[in-house]
Amino acid sequence: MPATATLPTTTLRTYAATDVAGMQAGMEEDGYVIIPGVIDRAEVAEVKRRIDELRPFGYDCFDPGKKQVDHYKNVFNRSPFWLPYLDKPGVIDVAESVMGADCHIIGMTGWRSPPGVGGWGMHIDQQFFPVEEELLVSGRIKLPVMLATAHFYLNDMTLDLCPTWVVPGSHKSGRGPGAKPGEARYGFVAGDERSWRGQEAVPVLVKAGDVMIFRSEVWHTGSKNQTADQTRYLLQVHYGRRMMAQKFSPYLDFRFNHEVVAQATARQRRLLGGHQPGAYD
Ligand SMILES: O=C(O)CCC(=O)C(=O)O
Repeated sequence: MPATATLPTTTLRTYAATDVAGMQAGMEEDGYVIIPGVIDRAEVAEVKRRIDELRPFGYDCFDPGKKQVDHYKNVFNRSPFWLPYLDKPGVIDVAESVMGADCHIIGMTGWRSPPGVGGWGMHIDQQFFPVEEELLVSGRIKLPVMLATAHFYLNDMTLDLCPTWVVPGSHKSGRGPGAKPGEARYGFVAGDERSWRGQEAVPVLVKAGDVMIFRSEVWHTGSKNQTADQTRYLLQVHYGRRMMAQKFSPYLDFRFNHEVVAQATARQRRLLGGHQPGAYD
């Protein structure tokens, strides 16, 4: 990500974990919400320590040469330690409010971004179908949130420590960055556009322990770690509506860790996929 000479001025709105109605409106308006202080400093240190203890498995990316991001998938399945990150107060409340009381996780990813690496490019994680922006901006059509990711930031974020960048409100473009209006590009879409309707991308400069949860259609990107000696740590929890497929790689060889399931609460079991029977069951 280019180091910007001037920082975009949009102040990122934050919400108290108890302000569920406010967060629901924020997800609709901006496409993301930020909840400060979801975990405290001691917990942040412990989560980082636990990420350092992870060992690669299945589809994980792990680079001892430190020329890439370490990316551990399905962290929830490694140990019961991770269970509370399925339903942290505030985060789970906004997830359930926009994706339903039967939503579940589709993944949980631990990241380590060392100096010199990172920088993806603006993208959306998923557009289910392109929509004309006028329909979304006017509110005549409201696309339900199907997928959303919570970022647990584990560092005090600075401009050079590879912050996430987000274009507030861009989910209402009805398309991914770089796609032409009405163009039939859906799924994961990436492109060079970094602003929409005059709104520039803004860096998510939050504190360690803060969480941003964002819907899959909002334009966002990671960036390059330009520090000399700091590693960014990040925990992602990916949520989806009940009918969204869990991304539990390595798929045919995935097995639930019984120790994790045995220690899960009823809500956590549902979030892991233990649903009441419904359509197609
Ligand atoms: O690294 C980041 O902050 C953003 C991650 C991201 O863009 C993604 O997982 O889709």
